[in-house]
Amino acid sequence: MIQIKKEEFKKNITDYLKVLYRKEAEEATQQQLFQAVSYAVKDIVVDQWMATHKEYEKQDAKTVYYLSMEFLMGRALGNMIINLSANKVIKESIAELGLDLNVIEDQEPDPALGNGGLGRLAACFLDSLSTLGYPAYGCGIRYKYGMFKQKIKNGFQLEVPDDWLRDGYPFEIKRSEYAVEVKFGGYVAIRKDEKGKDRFIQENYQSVRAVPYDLPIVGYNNNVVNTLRIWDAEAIDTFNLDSFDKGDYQKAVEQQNLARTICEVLYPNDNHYAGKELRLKQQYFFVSASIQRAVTKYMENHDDIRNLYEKVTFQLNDTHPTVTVAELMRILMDDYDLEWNEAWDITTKTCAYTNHTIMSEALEKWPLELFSRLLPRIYQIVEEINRRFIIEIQECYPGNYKKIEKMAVVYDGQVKMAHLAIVGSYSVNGVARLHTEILKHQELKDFYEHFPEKFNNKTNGITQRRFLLHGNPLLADWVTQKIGDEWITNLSAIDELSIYADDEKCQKEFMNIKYQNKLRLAEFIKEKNGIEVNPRSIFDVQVKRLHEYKRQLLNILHVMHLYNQLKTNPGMEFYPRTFIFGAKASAGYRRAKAIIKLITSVADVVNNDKSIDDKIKVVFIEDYNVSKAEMIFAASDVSEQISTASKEASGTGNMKFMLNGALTLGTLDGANVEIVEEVGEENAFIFGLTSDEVIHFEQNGGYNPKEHYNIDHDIRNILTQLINGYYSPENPELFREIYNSLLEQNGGERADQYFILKDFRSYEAAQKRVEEAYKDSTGWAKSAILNVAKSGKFSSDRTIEEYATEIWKLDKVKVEL
Ligand code: 26Q
Repeated sequence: MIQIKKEEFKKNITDYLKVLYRKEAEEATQQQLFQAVSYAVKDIVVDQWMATHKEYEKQDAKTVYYLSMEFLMGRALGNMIINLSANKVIKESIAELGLDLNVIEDQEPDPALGNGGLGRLAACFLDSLSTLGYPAYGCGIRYKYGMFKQKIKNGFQLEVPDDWLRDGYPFEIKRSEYAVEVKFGGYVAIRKDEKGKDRFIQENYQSVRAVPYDLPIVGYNNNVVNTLRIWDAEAIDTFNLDSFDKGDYQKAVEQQNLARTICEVLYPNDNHYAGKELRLKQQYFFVSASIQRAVTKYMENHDDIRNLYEKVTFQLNDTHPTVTVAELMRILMDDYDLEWNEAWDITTKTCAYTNHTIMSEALEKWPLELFSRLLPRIYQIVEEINRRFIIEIQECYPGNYKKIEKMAVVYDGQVKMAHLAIVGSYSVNGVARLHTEILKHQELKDFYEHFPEKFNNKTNGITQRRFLLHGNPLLADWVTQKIGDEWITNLSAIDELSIYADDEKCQKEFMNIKYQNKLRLAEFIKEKNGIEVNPRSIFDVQVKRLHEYKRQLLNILHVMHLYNQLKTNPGMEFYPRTFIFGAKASAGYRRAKAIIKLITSVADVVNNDKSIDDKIKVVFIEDYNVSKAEMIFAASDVSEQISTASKEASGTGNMKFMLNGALTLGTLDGANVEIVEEVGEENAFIFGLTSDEVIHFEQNGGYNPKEHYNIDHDIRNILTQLINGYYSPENPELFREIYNSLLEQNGGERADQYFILKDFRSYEAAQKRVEEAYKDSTGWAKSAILNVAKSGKFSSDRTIEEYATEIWKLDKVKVEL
């Protein structure tokens, strides 16, 4: 463990204030204080960072490159302080300077270079890789603007740019010495080299300079610091702009524009593919830069490129970085002179692919015209991969052309990125047991039959260091006081809490901590929303991206139903409930935005209706992000995980709630299945169609929601309220589209394609069970404690241990200072 000397640390802070801003602590702004404290912390981190890389070189350790378009890191300062296990010293030093660490932490912009689950998973994985001592790089894009900030105006979502770099980000280091060139467009010519050998040369291209910025990823209390390397694009050749007479003036301007646009903004789509040219440019940009650099680095210490796979592995986070397969082939053949077969052998021993979704609208398919125009050499290679793969399929299934139709990499004028990823990888994994089974037996059935050895499951996980130790200090301290602090690096040890689940004193303590956290959230809600919520009410929470398959609509329709019941029957038994939502909708997703408006409209009516005695409150938390998430999980009683079964590949929010002692109200979807398996069905509330039932309905044309509408008076009632202006008197048509989506088929889309009405009564019954269970506060406390105790499996440390041993074959490295 490192020793931090208070006096030195304090002096560092004041020195940085001087150097950066020529100020004393008393005159500095909070932002300046944040910067100075961050630099002082970075000082400590950098020593470990250098020591780590020395050690990696000395041991010539195999390294995983985790390639991802998204890293949803959340704030770094607080997390670094925790992982340096320097919380106490640093807090005290800062207090001695008359400052408050919490206020300073709050100044950090939340680096949001990701949308949701996939990006946050990448961030948790990096934390675990460092904590376990595995050599790793995260490779991504330094978007100038990350995930937009959400403002709610008149109940509607507005998107505001996230200018996270405005004041400078103190933890990044620009590494210009590792810049590389990335080429787009032009054409491929075959030219003879000096030795008379044919070479494929990309000509008349446009290019940019990819410049890496490194961010430290600090392991917990082990001196290991890995690197998140995010690439920025710079113009290659600016001085050409001065010479008007040169024919390449036009080109120089174009190249400048290209460099300016590539890293401008993160696409805010979650689980939805948009076939935008700029998106493909982003993909190739960061992949080419990352792979070029990885290969160069490897060759600095090795002499035979053919053994690359012994020291390097590329993990593809979904299909977004799949051009890796072709880019590596290009480098091996064009730069290192390998023949196709040799290059292919190395590539397919180096790349591995993780699938995160079975939603068909998320599948990446690039039109050939676009793909070949933008990446002419890569396209040639993809064509050749496809040609050879089709021959292979033909040999396996002679005359079975359906197989080609279903499996080809290039088909129907499109490049199918998932197929390319599977063919080019040695491992294909899903992210929860159920998800992997669906991949093997439904979505990717043909590929599983052809390459059974490639398929495996790696159930997702989350880092307990951010989502318990940092996000819920009261509970973290309580756990440590009961069972010691082993759980921080070995979450399965948290099972030792089980023996306290029946202990009355512990139950009281637990419920009191939950209450304190609910108070903290209630204050936040009061401040931001102006809504008074009862901290003794059940905090029932659904926070995640807004998507129809996640069924926020089911939740709010049920709230409307409860409200109707309370109105008709004011004296009914009802335990006070606070329904909390947080969700961003993709900017172009109309129906998702309408659902946000519905939630905020219901909130306006219900929260202001004196006649229901504050029994229901509905809160929409604006701009849900990682730092808010930490506070929200800590304060939750009920975790809403209600996706249409089979649609949510895993979910990871579900695990964060569980770790914080919330009970799952959910379908048997994604990792919910495994959560219930760990904690026991009696400690969760499960409802709804199973994935088999959903898939069966889907294969038989769906179901008829009108039946429910016709026979079920309550359902008819709430649906009618969508179109009679009950919640939108100013515009009764506002929710017509939602209404139609539930009852009418629309083009290729089935009526109620997410089975909301079908599952409604089952959901209502589960909600009733929640209420009954909560009234028994000992029973609830017991279940909640057991949820914490049984969350051990869902640490990303467990997940990464599985990736490292079963897929990547990495060795752990120890770093001494
Ligand atoms: C694709 C093409 C063009 C533009 C955007 C995209 C795009 C971007 C993000 C497609 C998908 C995503 C994000 C997917 C995602 O977050 N999936 C989630 O991954 C989690 C981690 O494995 C799972 O827990 C969730 O179940 C899954 O929905």
